[in-house]
Amino acid sequence: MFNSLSDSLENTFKKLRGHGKISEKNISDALREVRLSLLEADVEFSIAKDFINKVKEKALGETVMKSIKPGEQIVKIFHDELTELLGGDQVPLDLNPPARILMVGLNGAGKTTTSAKLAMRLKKEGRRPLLIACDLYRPAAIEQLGTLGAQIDVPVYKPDASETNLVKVAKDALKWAEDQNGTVLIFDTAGRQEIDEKLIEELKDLHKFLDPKETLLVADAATGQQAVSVANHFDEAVGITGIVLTKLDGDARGGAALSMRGVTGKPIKYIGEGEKLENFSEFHPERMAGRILDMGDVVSMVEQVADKIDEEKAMKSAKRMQEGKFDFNDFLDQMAMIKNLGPLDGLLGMLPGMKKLKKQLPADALNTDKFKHMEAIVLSMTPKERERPEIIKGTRRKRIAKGSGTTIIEVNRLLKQFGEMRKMMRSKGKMKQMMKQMGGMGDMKDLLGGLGGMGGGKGGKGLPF
Ligand SMILES: Nc1nc2c(ncn2[C@@H]2O[C@H](COP(=O)(O)OP(=O)(O)OP(=O)(O)O)[C@@H](O)[C@H]2O)c(=O)[nH]1
Ligand SMILES: [Mg+2]
Repeated sequence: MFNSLSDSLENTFKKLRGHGKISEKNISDALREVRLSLLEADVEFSIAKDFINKVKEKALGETVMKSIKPGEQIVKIFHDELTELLGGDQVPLDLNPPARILMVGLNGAGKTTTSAKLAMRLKKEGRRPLLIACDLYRPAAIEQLGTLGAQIDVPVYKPDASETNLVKVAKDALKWAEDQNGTVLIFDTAGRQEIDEKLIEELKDLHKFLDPKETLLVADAATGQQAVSVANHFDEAVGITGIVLTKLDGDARGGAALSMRGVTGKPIKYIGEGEKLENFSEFHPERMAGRILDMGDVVSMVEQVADKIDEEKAMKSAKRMQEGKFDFNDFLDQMAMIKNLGPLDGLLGMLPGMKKLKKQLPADALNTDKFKHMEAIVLSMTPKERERPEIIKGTRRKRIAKGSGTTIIEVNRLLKQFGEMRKMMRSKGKMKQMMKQMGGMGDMKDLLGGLGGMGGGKGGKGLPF
């Protein structure tokens, strides 16, 4: 997402930074290029034009023109204006009782998945969500929601497959919900191939009956401008209160995300970034602007990581690292945590400058599969060897390679890099430097060099994971 737009913005900023002083012509030329890349990213024409005009007005203001670092000022202007374009502030759900959320959208947009994602999230926040299957069209739809509900331990209302009256289903569901002790009801509805009159009529009836506080349009970001016009159609039909943009993990060009708020006037409330139920987050305009400008979204990253890290264990190994006691047992613990985090690719994409950096990494640097080899090697060691890797000499290395189904070269490499890492941890100066890197996210390249190195890539020193 946003890759080519980010690249083009980065180029523009680089050019502007190259000038000591900036002229009106420099700015106009640069903005012309940005306008083109916005259009290429499938941003709606008038939205792109407005955006450029706003940026231009500010950029031609005195502060920028007289500044000694005009490039930096312009980045800030872009950040502010992108934030504004994306909606300004985050808009929370209205969950006042009776909290009812109606999910609507085109076929395959991700309504059912998103219903479950939202339920999981609300549950984490301490609420008691209930899922209600109101898709009477696709035979497997009710079961799909049932399966997802079971995964997250959220009760699901499953109407009889022969039922055809949606309002009756909703009525029965409300009765069922009374005994379920739930606090938020999420209604998953049937998809529409396109705006189909009959289905829209049914949806209107359901909406009228439920009078939901929230009607969320689930829209597939990959469909670009179409997603925006779909939002307008649904809004006219039932009145939507917010948008969930799904499939932002794909190669969508970002136009839907950037035009949605401006064209429909409705806030994007959540985004889906993967098929898994945890690939779901609140939409924060400012964070997204940071991501587009490759300034990173460390806040979201920390939130995602925090959920999955065993804090106690992490603290324990950090302490052992500081004391220079870190061994292969700690290493195994950390491996388990990393695996739990899911694809590193998406996660690291939230770090500042990562979009650029990723291109320089060896192709498999972010592939967690290769950790399996390392893990297999460590698991083939005896407990004593894990504690004191220095005792692992020739024949032991051979045995470990055989036991783990790897090669002696891989075993040697792992041991060598582990040794180097321990040495580095023991030298206090380096330790401080490392902490600084981790805290300030300063030079991620060193830190990631290790990632490449461990997999047999061409990375250098640094942390091996
Ligand atoms: N990559 C990716 N896939 C997603 C995302 N959200 C949903 N999907 C996938 O999109 C497909 C359709 O999702 P559903 O939730 O069944 O969509 P729906 O809108 O309920 O579809 P219908 O009920 O048939 O209209 C599934 O394969 C999901 O796993 C997302 O954020 N990213
Ligand atoms: Mg569905």
